[in-house]
Amino acid sequence: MVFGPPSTGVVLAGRGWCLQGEIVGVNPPVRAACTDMAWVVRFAILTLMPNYRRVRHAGATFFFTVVTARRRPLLATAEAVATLRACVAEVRAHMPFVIEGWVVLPGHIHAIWTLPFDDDNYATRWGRIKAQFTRRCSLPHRSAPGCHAGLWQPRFWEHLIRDRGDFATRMAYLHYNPVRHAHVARVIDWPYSSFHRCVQRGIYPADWGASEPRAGTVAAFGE
Ligand code: NI
Repeated sequence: MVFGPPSTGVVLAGRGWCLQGEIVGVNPPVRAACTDMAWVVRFAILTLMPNYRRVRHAGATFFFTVVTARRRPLLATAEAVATLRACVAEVRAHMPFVIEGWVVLPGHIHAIWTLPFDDDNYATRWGRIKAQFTRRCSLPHRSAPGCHAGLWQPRFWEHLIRDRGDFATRMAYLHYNPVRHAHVARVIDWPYSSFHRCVQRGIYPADWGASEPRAGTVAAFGE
């Protein structure tokens, strides 16, 4: 019942990250009021459901790592992150998807998306987000010859979430990432993360991440 429309996700809105109800599906997308409880139920089902595979038909869930060109810290400012948020919102308005988790680091992004039923076209979505960001941002080198399309590393790293354990592991990896990359000492201190809304909704305790969650090798996450 959760994986067809309606479903809920994390969207970028205003200051900080916001969980917002929405309906995603093959029929015209219809936005609903903010349904925090529905998101909590969704998270619980994603992590507790005994047979995750059977919901794959209703839209697969993917973990992504997207890196800036030469790992430059293009996303290090609040202004840059706000620009990225606007780009994501615009793309989602035309090509909906659920954001399960998201963290923006200075030189890369980790995200977990669930796509609508019968839709696996994440590549176009990421391509548009990257292009929108490049077009909108006012980074000094934007006007340099050949740099217009060069803010991002070509392509991106993706992984199909295979089961509930994989989902939980990758959500933990994503939210712990600012500490892993030594940007902050505590997970809660990093502002550009869906972690805060997860705390508000009781998914994680505020002091979560005192030790690094077991996640396997970095190669399994793209960064
Ligand atoms: Ni990372």
